[in-house]
Amino acid sequence: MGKLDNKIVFITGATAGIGKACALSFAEEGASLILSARRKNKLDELSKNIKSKYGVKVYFFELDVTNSEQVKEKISSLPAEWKQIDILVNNAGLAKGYSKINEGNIEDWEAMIDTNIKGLLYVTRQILPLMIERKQGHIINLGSIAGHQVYPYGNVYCATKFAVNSLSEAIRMDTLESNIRVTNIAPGLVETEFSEVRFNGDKERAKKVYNGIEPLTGEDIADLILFAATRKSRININEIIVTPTAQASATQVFRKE
Ligand code: NDP
Ligand code: 8X3
Repeated sequence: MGKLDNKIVFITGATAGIGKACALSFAEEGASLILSARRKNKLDELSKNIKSKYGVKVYFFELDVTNSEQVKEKISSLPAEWKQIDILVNNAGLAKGYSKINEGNIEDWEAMIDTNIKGLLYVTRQILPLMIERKQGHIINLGSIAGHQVYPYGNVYCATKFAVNSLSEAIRMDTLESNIRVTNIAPGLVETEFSEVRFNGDKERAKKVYNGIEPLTGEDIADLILFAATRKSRININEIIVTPTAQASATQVFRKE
């Protein structure tokens, strides 16, 4: 018996990093999964792997969370048996660029704001009413330590994660009468595709972000998300702030030579 048998979990950004690790961890606990992201071939591959390894049901579709019409269309046309979503993991997100604000790239700002804030809102707006109707549900948002502490050159990315933190609090307040749980997950350095995306595919530069430390992994974060999702129904984990042992704050990291 899995801890999440008969539960439906919707994950955005399931093709890599934390989202993919969540898909695997939730499947191991017997959850039925709705997986979404932009890279359909990766979703297809992951879905096949999960079905054969864990024997759970998987429904997947291409979804760009920045496209509000697409989000509305895809979620409203979910088959009836997939509409009773128990857990939403708002994971899709990215950082783009690393520069002083006066030298910032406006397209990068828009990509971060559109994905990390507006995308999360679009998806939540479609799924939350379904949860409220059933008076049951758990929204898990991927914030960041960057949503608590700004770091140099992080400006707009940090601002988007401060917004996620605020939205987690706001959703908790606005759904208080509806038995909805809301958890904000705020990790420090996790080695995924995150830095490669931030540095436009520059693998060498991305690798340097984690030089001399043992960074967190997507699986570490999935493990904590699963923990929050499997508490007794009276327990709401408001937030988990987690860093590698070698990281004390957004700006202080101890690197071995
Ligand atoms: P990855 O780059 O490894 O994964 C990001 C995922 O988001 C991918 O599956 C990507 O899929 C998806 N994604 C990006 N843009 C969109 C979009 N417009 N629509 C739908 N899906 C999208 O990064 P992480 O796993 O590290 O990041 C996951 C979340 O965790 C993000 O919100 C990030 O800000 C947060 N986080 C990460 C930390 C880290 O150090 N890595 C620390 C703290 C928080 P696809 O390209 O197929 O669409
Ligand atoms: C990602 C963590 O510190 O690289 O949110 O911005 S950090």
